[in-house]
Amino acid sequence: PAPRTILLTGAAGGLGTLMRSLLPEYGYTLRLFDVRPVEGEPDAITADLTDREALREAVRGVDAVLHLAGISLEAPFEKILKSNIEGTYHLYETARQEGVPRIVFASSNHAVGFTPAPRAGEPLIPVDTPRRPDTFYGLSKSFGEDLAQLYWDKHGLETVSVRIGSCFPEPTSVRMLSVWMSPADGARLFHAALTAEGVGHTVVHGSSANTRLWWDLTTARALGYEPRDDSEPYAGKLIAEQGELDPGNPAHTHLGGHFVNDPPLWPY
Ligand code: NAI
Ligand code: 15L
Repeated sequence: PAPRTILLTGAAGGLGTLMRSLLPEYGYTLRLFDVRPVEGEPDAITADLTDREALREAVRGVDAVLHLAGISLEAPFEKILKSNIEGTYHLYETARQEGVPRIVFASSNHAVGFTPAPRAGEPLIPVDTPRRPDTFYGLSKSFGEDLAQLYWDKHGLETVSVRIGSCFPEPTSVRMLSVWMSPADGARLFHAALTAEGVGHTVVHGSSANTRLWWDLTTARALGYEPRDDSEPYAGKLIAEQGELDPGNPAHTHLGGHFVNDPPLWPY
């Protein structure tokens, strides 16, 4: 049966807020979870991902989890360790104990951010490209994908790991033209990931049907995802403002953009 009640973690965040408005159209009832209060949602569960008892209450009885919670940019390792690595482990373990059959995991392009962007005429980046995290943040997404594989192989808990490109209302950089996913396409992809049959652990790239696309959408389309948007209408303005991508700048020639150049953040 199609999942109906979904636990949305990270419900107070940017993507969580977009999905709170878009996913109910697909017939879902959303249970909300975030460490920050969710504005206008008094029933949302306000708790940290490392709070096992709160998580247990949150996952009990849901048909699936859309796991968006976590630190969404580079941060000191200790913080990434707690929210993204330990937090995602606690979610999986609690979901397993409570018999939740599927998780859709918000992975990221930054799990493979050091992958060179394809040049003209080269094939798109395939979904089985080797992991090349560009940050501790990207490393935590790589961990999440491996955790998902373990919980599928060992426990039969299914996951679709969506390596999201950039999901914002509009692309804001020339690089983003190649990885942008419109919020409406994001909802289409999450819906496909929540409902496709027999996904085991499937990794997909999350983008719209961009003219300048860098990575391959075959596994996403195989779930039934049909993107309808393209970043190209934004290209003229962004290139006029920022210039074309510079082949001598690693932040312009790698999938992960500026994350490949950003220095690591240390705790002290
Ligand atoms: P965001 O930073 O706006 O939202 C993340 C939410 O997670 C926040 O509301 C935060 O309070 C919550 N959170 C953080 N640590 C938590 C913890 N320990 N326990 C409970 N809640 C916690 O990020 P955004 O843009 O909404 O991204 C959502 C997810 O998608 C993140 O996992 C991010 O890594 C991933 N992603 C997003 C992309 C995008 O383009 N927006 C691209 C690739 C991945
Ligand atoms: C991400 O993983 C981040 O969460 C998001 O804020 C953007 O930086 C996005 O990747 C991107 O690469 O544009």
